[in-house]
Amino acid sequence: MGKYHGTSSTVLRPRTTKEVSEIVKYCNEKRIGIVPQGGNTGLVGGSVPTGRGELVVSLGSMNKVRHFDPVSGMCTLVADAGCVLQSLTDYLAPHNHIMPVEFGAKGSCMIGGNCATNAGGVRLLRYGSLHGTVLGLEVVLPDGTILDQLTTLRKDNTGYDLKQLFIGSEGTLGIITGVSILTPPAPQASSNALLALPSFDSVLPLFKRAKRELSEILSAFEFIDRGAYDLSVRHGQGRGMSPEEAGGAECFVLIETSGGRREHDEEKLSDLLEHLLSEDKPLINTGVLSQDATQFSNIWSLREGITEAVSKEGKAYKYDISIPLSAFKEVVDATKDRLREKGLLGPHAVKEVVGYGHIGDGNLHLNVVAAAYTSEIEAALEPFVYELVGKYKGSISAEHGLGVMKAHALHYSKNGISIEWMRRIKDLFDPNGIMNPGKVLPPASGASHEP
Ligand code: FAD
Ligand code: 2HG
Ligand code: ZN
Repeated sequence: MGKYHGTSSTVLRPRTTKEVSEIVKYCNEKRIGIVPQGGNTGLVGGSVPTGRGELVVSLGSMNKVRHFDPVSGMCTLVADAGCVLQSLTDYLAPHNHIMPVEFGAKGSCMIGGNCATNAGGVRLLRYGSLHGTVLGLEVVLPDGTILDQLTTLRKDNTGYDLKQLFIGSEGTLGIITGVSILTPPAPQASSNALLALPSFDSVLPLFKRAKRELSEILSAFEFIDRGAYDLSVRHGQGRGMSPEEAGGAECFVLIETSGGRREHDEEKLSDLLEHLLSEDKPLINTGVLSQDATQFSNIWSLREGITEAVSKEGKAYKYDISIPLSAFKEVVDATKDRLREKGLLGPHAVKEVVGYGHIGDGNLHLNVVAAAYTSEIEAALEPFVYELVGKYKGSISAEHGLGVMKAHALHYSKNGISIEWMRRIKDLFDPNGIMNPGKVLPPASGASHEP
């Protein structure tokens, strides 16, 4: 994003959990702040030092698969935190298994970073969140103690489930060094289709139809508004449909199916398309069904490449929000209106306001693409967007976390008592405040332990 810049005199690249433990113990004794870093792909500045003299602990040299048992039926992978997500997907492919999480940053992000951010992505609709698929974690606590909860048990109700605290804690409670995760069997067949919709009003009825007609084989349902689609095409991120086919569409939907029998699944998807097109008031203008593996990945690249296209276009203000599906367009339009009122829409200020995201999870990515980051644009957007989300009782961070960008806005999504208990948990684990200072929690009034 080029939005967050940090300085640090030191980057450490430990190779073992023991080395991580020794580093953390030393830092705790000396009150030195630590910024854990995975693939550095996070979108809220969580992995960037904030100028408090922190050192960076990069997990990239801890990149071994520790264990995979393809025969027992448990299908659990145990890996070092620094394994790149794509490399785990590649490791599993010959065994006919997949990772339960997938998204555009897969070539750089690491499984430890995925757990630390509780990353969502495009498979959440099918496989659920990491809170469900992660079976165990190994974590170095802020005093250097190694918490070994690297179980592969599917069921374990022996008291508090401590690992859940670290999933989504963004490096503020400890450093994740190992992950044990469920790896579902690879679907026998996957297909996808890109549908062009005449208006946003068709999205919800289409989602209902897709759930009803595709039922168990529906594996993704992604939304792309016109602006996001055009940006992605303009910057060469995959291919969808011809300009003529895309012509009058207000927005687009990507549907993916994954199931056990190719013919049956493809028939279901093409039947759905046929039904949709033959109705009196069709919900779609047209649709392109992928015919082969190349088309399948081209359609996905068009969706997964939006983030990169946005970065090529300009500087992005990113809002990653949970709101009712019916409000997706309203929020994008209200943001545009707001910027127009402030005289900030135009090639030298805000070039584009686009919306896309995971319809199946009620998660909209609102990206405001500007020629440059300016305090004027920021003041027009914040707290405006957060108040809008508050109005819908939504979440100001559906899947990217809070990092440094949204810590101050936590109160729009969590009440005072919740924040107080989050603070107590932080203090309990990290009384010296060395773990990723300045992230997730807003500064407490009269905060006592900045390292
Ligand atoms: P980093 O960016 O290095 O770190 C992220 C945070 O986790 C930081 O706070 C860091 O301190 C902490 N951290 C990292 N590793 C550890 C560790 N081992 N122990 C403790 N703390 C640690 N997110 C989604 O949820 N869904 C998406 O669909 C999605 N798509 C994306 C697409 C693109 C193109 C990009 C660039 C990002 C996308 N993201 C998405 C953001 C996502 O959160 C991150 O990509 C990813 O999960 C972070 O992993 P990382 O290894 O890069 O972590
Ligand atoms: C996605 O779904 C990611 O593509 C990134 O979560 C969203 O860049 C963004 O705002
Ligand atoms: Zn996303």
